[in-house]
Amino acid sequence: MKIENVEIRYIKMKLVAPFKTSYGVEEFEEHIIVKINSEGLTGWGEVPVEPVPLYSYETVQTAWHILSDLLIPAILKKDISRIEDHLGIIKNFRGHPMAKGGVETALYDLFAQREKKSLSQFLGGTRNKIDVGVSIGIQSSTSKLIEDITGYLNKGYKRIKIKIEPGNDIEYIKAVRKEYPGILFQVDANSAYTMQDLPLLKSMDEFDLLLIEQPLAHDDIYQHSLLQRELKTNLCLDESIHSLRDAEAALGMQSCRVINIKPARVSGIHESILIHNYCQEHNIPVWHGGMLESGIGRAANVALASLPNFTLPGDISASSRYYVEDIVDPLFELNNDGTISAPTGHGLGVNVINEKLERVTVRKILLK
Ligand code: OSB
Ligand code: MG
Repeated sequence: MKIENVEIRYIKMKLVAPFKTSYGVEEFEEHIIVKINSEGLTGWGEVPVEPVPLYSYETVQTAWHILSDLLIPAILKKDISRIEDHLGIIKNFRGHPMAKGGVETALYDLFAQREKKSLSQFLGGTRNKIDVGVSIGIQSSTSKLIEDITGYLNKGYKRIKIKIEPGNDIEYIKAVRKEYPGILFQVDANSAYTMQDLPLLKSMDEFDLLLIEQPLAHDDIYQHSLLQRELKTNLCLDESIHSLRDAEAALGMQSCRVINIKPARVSGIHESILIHNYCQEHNIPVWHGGMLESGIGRAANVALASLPNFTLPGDISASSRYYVEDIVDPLFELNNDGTISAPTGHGLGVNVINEKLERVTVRKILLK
């Protein structure tokens, strides 16, 4: 498909409530939206970066630079008919997975539309609704946390994940387990601990956690293997996994027993599927993580999560859990059975509402 022009937009969207993790608090999400026009079709993608390099080294500004100066000029006027064409073009560009992933999603959206398939169908999804949970930021008190969890469980979410950090961990975990002994419950440390915290991390074993996500350094695989052999609880890697090769290292070293897949972190859907398939062959369950995407990124996430080895509930919640006003129609809603339906329209299967997109746009450029 001939790439005619590409628009990128820096958007800023207000969250319904501040989101606090071990590395900071966010009230707004600042992402980049990629829109590719080709042969009468429009493909959309999202780069769910942050303004500050706290989760990853990429920022809105680095992604803007990589997109506008390198990734997009490299595809303009080219004929890109299969994902391999794109992978070939960018193969010597190192790093910047989120920027790459945004372009790739827009290309997949185009390819699926060309074949008149939903993205889920195009990728080989095997279910039309996805089990989902909710990821809850660090709260000011255990009672506020329990109140939030009660609200989400009443809505039907199938699994609760809470963020933890040193000083805000065991007390919160205990409180949740006391109130809700039977729920699927996991924690995410976003790299806030070290092996010095081994006794504390070991004490989490008694709470029947589904998993502990990324307790140690963001770029570590080895130390996690030392930790995993000391724990009964499954470790799950998020930040450390950027590629199939990282997943091979993590499983080879037995650093975790579960992997969180986020296309934005692994340079897109293609690498996500490689990791998904590799984990499936090795009986390692995966689940779909989230980066507080707008409805555009969320649509792609739901489609990917319809693949068979996404057997644990994902961090893919309803639009209303994140944003005061999202930019797509229809919005993502939670079904009564704690699932989110994969869109059935061609491609991403959601309409981007232009006035809403304009309202959240900080700046935009059209490259042609
Ligand atoms: O570590 O999984 C994470 C959001 C932003 C950055 C990192 C993470 C998260 C979440 C939110 O946990 C998941 C979601 O989109 O619901
Ligand atoms: Mg995480």
